[in-house]
This record gives sequence, structure tokens and C-alpha cells, in this order.
Amino acid sequence: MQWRALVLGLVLLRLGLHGVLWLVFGLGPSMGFYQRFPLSFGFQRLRNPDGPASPASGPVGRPGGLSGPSWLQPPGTGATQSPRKVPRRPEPGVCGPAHWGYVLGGRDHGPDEYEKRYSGAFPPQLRAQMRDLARGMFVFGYDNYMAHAFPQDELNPIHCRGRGPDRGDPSNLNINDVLGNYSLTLVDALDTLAVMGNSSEFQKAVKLVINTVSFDKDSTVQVFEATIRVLGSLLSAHRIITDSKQPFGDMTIKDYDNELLYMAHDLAVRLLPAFENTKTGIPYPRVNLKTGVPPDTNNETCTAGAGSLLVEFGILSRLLGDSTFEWVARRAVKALWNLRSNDTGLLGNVVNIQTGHWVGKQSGLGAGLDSFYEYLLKSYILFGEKEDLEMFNAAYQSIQNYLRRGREACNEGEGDPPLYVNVNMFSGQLMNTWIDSLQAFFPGLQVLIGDVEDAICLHAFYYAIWKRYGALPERYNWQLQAPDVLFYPLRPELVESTYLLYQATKNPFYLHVGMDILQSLEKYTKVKCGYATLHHVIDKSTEDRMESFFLSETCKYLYLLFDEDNPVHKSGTRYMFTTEGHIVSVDEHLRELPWKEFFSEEGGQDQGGKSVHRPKPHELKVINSSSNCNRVPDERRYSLPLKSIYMRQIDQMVGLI
Ligand code: DMJ
Repeated sequence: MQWRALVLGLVLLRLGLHGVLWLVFGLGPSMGFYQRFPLSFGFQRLRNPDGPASPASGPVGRPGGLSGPSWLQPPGTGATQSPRKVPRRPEPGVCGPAHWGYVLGGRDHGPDEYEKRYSGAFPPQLRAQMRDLARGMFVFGYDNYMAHAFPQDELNPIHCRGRGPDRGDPSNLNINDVLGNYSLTLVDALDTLAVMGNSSEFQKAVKLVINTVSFDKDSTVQVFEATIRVLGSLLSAHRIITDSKQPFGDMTIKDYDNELLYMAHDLAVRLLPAFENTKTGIPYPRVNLKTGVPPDTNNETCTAGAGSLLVEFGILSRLLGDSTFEWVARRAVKALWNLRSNDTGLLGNVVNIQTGHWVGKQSGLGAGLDSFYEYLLKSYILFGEKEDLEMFNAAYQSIQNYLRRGREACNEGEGDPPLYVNVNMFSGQLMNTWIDSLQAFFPGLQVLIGDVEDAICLHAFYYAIWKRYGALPERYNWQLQAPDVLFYPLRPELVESTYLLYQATKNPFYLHVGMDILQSLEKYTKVKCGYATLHHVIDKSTEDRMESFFLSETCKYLYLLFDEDNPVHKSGTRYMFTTEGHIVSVDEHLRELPWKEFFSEEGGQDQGGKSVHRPKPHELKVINSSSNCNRVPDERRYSLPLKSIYMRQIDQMVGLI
């Protein structure tokens, strides 16, 4: 009898203990925290291919924390990890919620904390308040630049001073690649003034640029940076001034005689030496604006730098009727394209322009490659050249085959949510376990081609990182769940994707995201005379630099996100954003080749002499910019863009919960 009582006592004791655990922690004895979620996250620490995972790798690295489980596996090795087929794209104009509501999920289990936080209307007053906050952010940065820095290139917002090229240290490429002693911030900000409807300041700024900016400078700049920030902005402003419809208000300039176009031409001519004496046709990365390619220059360039010039160079060529610029830019794209791996179809991130050898074999969506993909699609949107779309489609399929890890569907099925990793271009093998903040532009690009489901997932991943730090660290290690590189230079990529996803879905979730971003920018980066780079996303220390893209992109996308009635969103207008966020209207004029004889194969005739159909802008099967999606009626809103379980998973993966 005694042993029975002993056993009974032990059983009761154990049950009692379990009961206490339930009451105190809400956990059963055999039920871990993670098991409340239907999907497993592989809690064991996985080996980092770059070396042993170390808790010291990141200040908030969590020993024993979550790892990215199946993302380490090559695609096709698990039951749920087969390479994903690119989804069928929706017809143009039907990209709204009605056609992909299955992605968004409904209220299966009643409202929870995620639903409470993100669902529901975003009241019009709040939206107007956020729009004004975004405008105020731009104005504060711009006014301070004009007061303390102009005519220099950038504003040092902490010490209220200007900054130009670093003449004392020519090897300081971080500065000298971008700052050409040509009032960069003013030039880069021109079309944001127009988009915000500030005609008096736009007119003043344009006159200032015409009267004071010169490219006859002894500055060695990166061809890519000068192209996207300066050439692109001049062309965008020129088109705004000469637009007969003047949608942004009166942006005309009295006695305007195409000065900005001539300036753009002058700059582009100074960049042309980069395309000479290169055995592959891939341009040198840098030129001196006065003297051409420096004798001791580097022969290695990144793919994005050399292969993302076509939009600006193509516009210039078509406006001037001079094929030279488009021809050299297109030759560079094709040369790079021909160097892709025969096996994977992927490109690397750094190439030698004389030998064509890949110096950097890393293939990913971020630094070194980002805008290369973007400009294949955007060149097609703008110019309608079929070969650009074909290259883009092939590149996108290779990305799906080799870079994308995780389950096939956004928030359904088993396996981990999708993520795009960095791999070796030849083998497709994982090269490291970080993603960079530049990659956050990719969901926006996916919106343009109609792959909205995947865009939602990838965007959510980046937003979860933002929520954790109030910014995006330059590199985030998904295995260690910690930043690898800690600074945040006010980049626009997450805001850009947020804006484009909002235009595609009209889901108020993205307004909440935008508000969150705005508020953290105000809280952590606002300083005495502007907005400062975050030096360290954890301790929130700042650096005395405000890059020009903060005004041209970050503020613009934030403003447009909340400015529902902006002319950019009006039906009948079709704007595309360059990679620096400059608006370009998509119209017939840019579909014409004033130099047909130079492009006999590509420009209107096939090899057999038959005429080739060049699609008109309205025939495009891509969602270009936001305007195709505006037909989504306002009342068609979804409570949540992501099933809340999915959002929770993402938060968990970046270590937020
Ligand atoms: C911008 O200059 C452009 O968006 C470019 O394509 C890449 N990155 C910066 C901003 O982060």
C-alpha cells in the first residue's frame, strides 16, 4: 500500500508542478514557446558557412537563438524547397486585392495584437498629418542644405556645414565617388520640389542650377553615381518643365531654352571616356570630368554600376536624337549579360572590364547587382525594347531558381518563409548568411512585374528588421539574427517598396509601416540642421552626413505614400521612377528612335527586314509605377496584408519576439 501511495504522490506532485507552469508561464511541460506556431524554426544553431557562429558577431547576437533553418539548404533539397516557378502575371490594371486576396488572408481566428495594430482604416486626418510630416522632413533638410551647405554637394547636418569632394584624400571613394563639386543635393532634389507642388522653389532651384552649376570640374566621380543622381535628375526636371500638361502646377521656367537638357548632354559627354578603350565594352567605373579616365584607374567595376546606365542614357539619346549614349549603355548591358554563368544564368557582383573575368562571384539582389535587374525591366517599360524584357525575365527566373530559399508560397504551406540569399554565381552555393539593406528595393520591383505575393513576404521581412532597430542596418545576418554592418545612411529602399506595395494593394497596413518609418526617422536621425546618417543602429549614434538620396528618394516616397491625390497617382498619367527616385513620364515620345539607321536590327526591323512591333506604352503588360493600380476602389480594403501568424513568424525570425 505504501508504494502505491508513494507513486500516487509523485504523480500528483508532477501534475501540480505542470499546473504551476501553466499558470505562471502559460506553458505546458511538453510544450515549448515555439510550438505555439505551426511551423518549426529549427532552434539548433546551424553552422555559418563563413566560419563558426559566434555570439560576439553582433552586439545583440543571441547565442542559441533562432537560425535560418532551411535557407542554408540549396533549393530543391527539401520536400517544400523546390525552385519556384515565376508566377503568372496579372493582366495590367488588375493588380488590386481582388486578384490576390488569397495572399492577404482573412480573419481566421479573430483579431489579435497584430491585427489590432495594423488593421482598420488609416483616418484621412492622420494621413494628411503624415503627408505634412514627410513634407516637413524634406523642407527641413532642403532649407538647411540651402542655408548652410549650398553650393557644396552635401549638408553635414550636425555641424551645419557644407561638404564637397575630399581633395586631401583621393582614395576616399565613399565621398569622392559621389561628390563632384556640382551642388549635388540641390540637383538631386529638383523633381521632389515639383512632386510636392512647390513651384516657386522649383523655379528658383532650376534657375540656380542653370546659373551656377558647371561640370567642368577636376573631380573624379563614379560614372554610375553621376548618372543616376545628376544626369537623371536634370532629365527629369527638364521633362517636368517642358510637359505641356503641367500636372504639378506651374513648373515652367520663363525663357527656358532646354538648358537642363544641354547640361545633361555636357555631363554625359564627360562620362563617355569611361566607355572607350575597354576591351569588353563594359565601362570604367570612374572618370575625371575634365580629363577623362585617370591613368591609374581601377579596371574592376560592379555589375550594377556598369549595367544600370541605360535608362538615363537612353532618355538622353532619344531626346537629343543622338544614339551614342544609348548605344554605349546598351553595349555594356549586353556585355555583362553575355558573361553570365551558362549553368545558373546568374551574374557576379564585380567584373574586370578588360578581361571579362568575374572578380566578385557573389550573386545576390543587393549591393553590386540591385539596379542591374531594376534597369532591365525599367528600360523595357520606358523604351519598349523586347530584348530588355527577355533579359529581365531570364534573370528573374534564375533568381527564383538559385537565390530564393524557403517555401513556395508566401504564407501558406510548410517550410520557412521565403528569403533571397547570396550565392556563388557558378555553383549556386550559399556564400554567406547576410542580406543587405539595398536588397529591400526588390519587393518594389516585384510589384512592377506583378509578383505581389512574394513582394509582400520579402517586404515584411525587412519591415520586421526595421521594427527591431528603428532603421535598417546595412547588413543583417539572418542566421545570427544580428546586424553584421551597423550603419544606416537614410536609405530609401524600404520606403520605396512600401510605397509601391501600397499603390498595388491600397492596404492601410503599408500606411502604418510608412508612419512607423517616418516616426523613427524623426526620433533617431533628426539633428540640429537636418537628418543624419545613423552610425550604429543599436546605440543610435549618428554621423555628420546627409546623403542626397534622402531628399530625392526617401522623402519623396514617404510623401507620395500619404499624398493620395498627387498628380503622380492620377489616372491617365504614367510615371516611372528611376533608381534614384526621379520621375519620368512614360510616353510615346521615348518609344521612337530618331536614329533608326544605327539600330537596324533592334530599332524597328528584324533581320529579315520585316517590321518589328514595338509596344506602345498602353500595351505594356507590366504594372508600371503606381498608376495602373489606381483603379482599385477605396472600399476594397483588407484587414491585414499578411495573416497575423505569418507576421509573427517574421518577427520571430529577426529576433523581435
Ligand atoms: C541610391 O543612390 C539609389 O537608389 C541606388 O540605386 C542605390 N542606392 C542609393 C540609395 O540607397
